[in-house]
Amino acid sequence: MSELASEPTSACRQIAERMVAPGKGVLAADESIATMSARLEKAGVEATAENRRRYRELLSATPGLADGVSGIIFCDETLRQTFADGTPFATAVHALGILPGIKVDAGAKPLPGGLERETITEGLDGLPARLAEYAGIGAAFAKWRAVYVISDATPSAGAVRANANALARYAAACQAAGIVPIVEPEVLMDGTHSIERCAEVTADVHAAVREELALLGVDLGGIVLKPNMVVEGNGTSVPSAPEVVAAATVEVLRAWPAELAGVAFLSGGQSPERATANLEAMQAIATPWPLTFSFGRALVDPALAAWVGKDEQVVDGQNALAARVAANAAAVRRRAELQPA
Ligand code: 5MM
Repeated sequence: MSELASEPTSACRQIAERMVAPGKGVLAADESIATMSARLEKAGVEATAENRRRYRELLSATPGLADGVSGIIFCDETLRQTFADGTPFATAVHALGILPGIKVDAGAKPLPGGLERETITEGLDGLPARLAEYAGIGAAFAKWRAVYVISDATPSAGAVRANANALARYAAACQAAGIVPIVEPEVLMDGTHSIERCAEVTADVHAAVREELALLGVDLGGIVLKPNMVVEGNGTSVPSAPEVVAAATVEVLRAWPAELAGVAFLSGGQSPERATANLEAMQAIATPWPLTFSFGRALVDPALAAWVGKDEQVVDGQNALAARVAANAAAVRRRAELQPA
């Protein structure tokens, strides 16, 4: 590789290291307009661009957020909006000591040739040009989410391969642009499957992702993996204990080389408390890469419920977010205590 070609890779490694720095995680506030609108309406808040902006400003401007959050993932709409004082979101959070990120996928769409409910995540067309623009706006990292459904027949080999290929093409394009890719293969909790079945599927999905990343020369030291925790389906009655989830999750992750910059989990529909307990249990297990959070719902649901669109309750919303961030930051900080050097 030429010296010039290696520069973006080196920059990516530094950014990735900052994203998974000890005691910190990533806040996923990148709901698409449709998802965010539905969540606002459910909370009794009118789904307007201005209310989506107000909500994202509430989250981003939470006092002390940078103590536990290294980066915030935004969607395209937010990255083009400003704080009430006119400061663009990317500039505002940079000033607060937080890296701005951007969700660049165009969503999970029905997969032609796939089985029932299987999807392929779209958004590769024109991606290098969009990444260059996002870098110009200030984005330091990006995110792409692939979705896999567990049933007796799924995920199919075709869905696993197609999504792995798309994740790798996205990741390679990001690194070429000097942007750190968050690589998010999400095996959904939906269903009545066992934790063992989730482990098996997650391992298969990760193996395909690793293969495709390697084929396109993606530097694992310059990516952050955002996987699901290995848990039983949400249609089963007894949740596995945190120690069981932790052991099953880390066992699957062991196939990733030590070179990987870090792992930042999605919460996937777990309650905020359960996601934190599982994350904390993982800190007792020695791994070559940091294990932290990149939660969406498990961080922001309490904040939205406390705010409900009212100016006079912004502080309540921020306090609710700060409490979840503090709990998760404390969970990941236990690594130093549970695994003394
Ligand atoms: C915040 O939600 C993200 C975007 O979802 P849509 O594009 O479907 O609206 C989502 O990718 C999120 O970042 C991850 O699923 C992690 O969030 P959770 O809530 O699972 O921790």
